[in-house]
Amino acid sequence: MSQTTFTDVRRFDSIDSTNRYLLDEARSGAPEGVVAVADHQTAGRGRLGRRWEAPPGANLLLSVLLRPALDLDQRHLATTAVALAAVDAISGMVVDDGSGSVAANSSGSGLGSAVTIKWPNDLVTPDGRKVAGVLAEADLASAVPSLPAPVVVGIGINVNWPATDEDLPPELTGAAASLRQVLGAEVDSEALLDALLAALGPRAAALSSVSGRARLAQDLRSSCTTLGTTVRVDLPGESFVGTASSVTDDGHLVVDVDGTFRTVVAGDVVHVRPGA
Ligand code: BT5
Repeated sequence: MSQTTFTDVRRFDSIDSTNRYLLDEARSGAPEGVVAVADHQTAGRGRLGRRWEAPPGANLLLSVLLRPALDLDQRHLATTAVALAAVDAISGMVVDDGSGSVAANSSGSGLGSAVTIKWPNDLVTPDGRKVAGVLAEADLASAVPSLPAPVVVGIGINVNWPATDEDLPPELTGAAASLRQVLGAEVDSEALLDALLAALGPRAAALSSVSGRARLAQDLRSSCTTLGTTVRVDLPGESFVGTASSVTDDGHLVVDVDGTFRTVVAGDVVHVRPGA
């Protein structure tokens, strides 16, 4: 199967949003594989009109343009592919005890359990703090007839910010953390970016085949700490609590609500701790 290489990397000192930039590029017919990386975003976006916060120069802020052969209801797997590529890259990082710095190295001893996926779009520490968020956006109106429809997937990874919890604004205190905090040393962002883009080649290619999608869903199940936990699912106009019981082959979350299985395609999921 042919694989896209993510080597057309466009860098910005400052931009409103790397997702916005690539959605515009997609409208003009840009191919799969274009990457936008920013030192700073003035209007970094999360889902549902939320903001993504990061001070200049400390973290990875990037988006990739994908044109996978996916049905509409399989779109969540684009988020999954990028989240798994980030987990792959982070898992390959090795701590250099001598210098106190951390390098990304796919042959190194893994730090695989340092970061896991919280469905639908977060990478979290073992104590549930958010280290990264993924935002997939599609603009069906912009489809260029000769090309598969675009999906732009952005990821913000807290690499070296916050250095300590005191760096965080009050609304993120206790809810956000950085790789630097998890690993106990400064992290080489460029090496992490290289590792992520290398991991993305096979992850993105997997989106366009039945067996590839099944593998993505299986790897999501293995990396997803949401499974088996009690969750509250917040949908527009409705909330319910249940046990996250499985992930479908399309990447959707199945929640057992008193014996009735509900499939959640998109929505906010809160991990409910016992007694919370
Ligand atoms: C996300 O949304 O987590 C998706 C974030 C995607 C950001 C990337 S950066 C590159 C690309 N270009 C863009 O414009 N966006 C993408 P959501 O699940 O809605 O979470 C947003 C919420 O996360 C906010 O409302 C805050 O509560 C929290 N948050 C904001 N900044 C954070 C940070 N640096 N670390 C942890 N949590 C943060």
